[in-house]
Amino acid sequence: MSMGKSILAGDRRALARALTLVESEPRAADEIIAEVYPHTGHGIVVGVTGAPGVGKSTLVDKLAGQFLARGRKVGILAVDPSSPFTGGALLGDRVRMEGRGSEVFMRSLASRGHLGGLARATPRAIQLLQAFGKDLILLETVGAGQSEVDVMGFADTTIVVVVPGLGDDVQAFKAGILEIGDIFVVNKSDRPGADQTMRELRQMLHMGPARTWQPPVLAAQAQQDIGIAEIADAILRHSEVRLSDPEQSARRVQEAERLVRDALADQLVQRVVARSKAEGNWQEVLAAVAERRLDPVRAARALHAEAE
Ligand SMILES: Nc1nc2c(ncn2[C@@H]2O[C@H](COP(=O)(O)OP(=O)(O)OP(=O)(O)O)[C@@H](O)[C@H]2O)c(=O)[nH]1
Ligand SMILES: [Mg+2]
Repeated sequence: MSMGKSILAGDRRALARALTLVESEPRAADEIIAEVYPHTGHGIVVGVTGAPGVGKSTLVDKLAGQFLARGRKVGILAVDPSSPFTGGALLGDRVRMEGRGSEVFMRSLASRGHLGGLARATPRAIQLLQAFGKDLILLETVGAGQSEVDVMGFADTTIVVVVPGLGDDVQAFKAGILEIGDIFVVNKSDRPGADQTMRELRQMLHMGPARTWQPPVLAAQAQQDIGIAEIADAILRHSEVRLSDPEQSARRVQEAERLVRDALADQLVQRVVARSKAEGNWQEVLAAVAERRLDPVRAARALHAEAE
């Protein structure tokens, strides 16, 4: 049986191997993705983001339990744009999730040094999990800044987690976090200042343009399993609103455009570089650019023209 078919049939080991390929050898995964793609795109992808240590993994773990109890098939992806390899914290997460047995599939994705690698690997990892049958995928991102915003672009619903006393998070808000949040969670609300943080957040959110979906600000104590059902309810409400939104199909097309553009860029680079190497002038062009005899843009233009 092909690997794609095995995944569609629910073979965990095939899924695990395909995820490794997607992460480390993208081209080798092309055929698998082609095979499973018609069976993807359903369910809900929930992004969970926020500054280090705010309790994202704890929340994801509890949300996974909550959705399992509601009969959903749950998959978890922990994406780390800041790390070239899977860090200790994520491994810790994996151990924690093992308590849930084989019901929840958990996987960490790291950037492995590829520039933009995660932007390509994340949607494919989501597709593999959906093909495997998962209909609720929780996507945790660690780190802050543009890469995090990019990864959250693949989520249907984005949860921004903060802790009492916004402090450092104001920095993150500047990076566009406020705009991407569909649900805000003030976690560790057992700590002082939670009410004030919730008020501040609501104020910031009301300063923005009026939207059909007004992002709720919810209190939680993930570690104590408090406030989790309300967050799950908000996710399902947001999903309903999203699906009834007339712009939904336009958003799907936008997402498709992003995927096709990425694949196209990849294929073009591949073809032009292969051609130049075959003709034997690749190293020459690189040397010319390194020695400032040629600028990168003109180098690319010349290589491209040659490959036409
Ligand atoms: N007091 C309190 N601590 C919590 C709560 N939720 C989580 N924590 C603790 O906060 C610490 C960090 O939790 P994680 O879930 O690992 O946080 P994270 O955001 O995933 O961290 P990174 O992935 O490293 O960015 C852990 O020690 C948790 O037990 C809570 O509601 N209250
Ligand atoms: Mg974490």
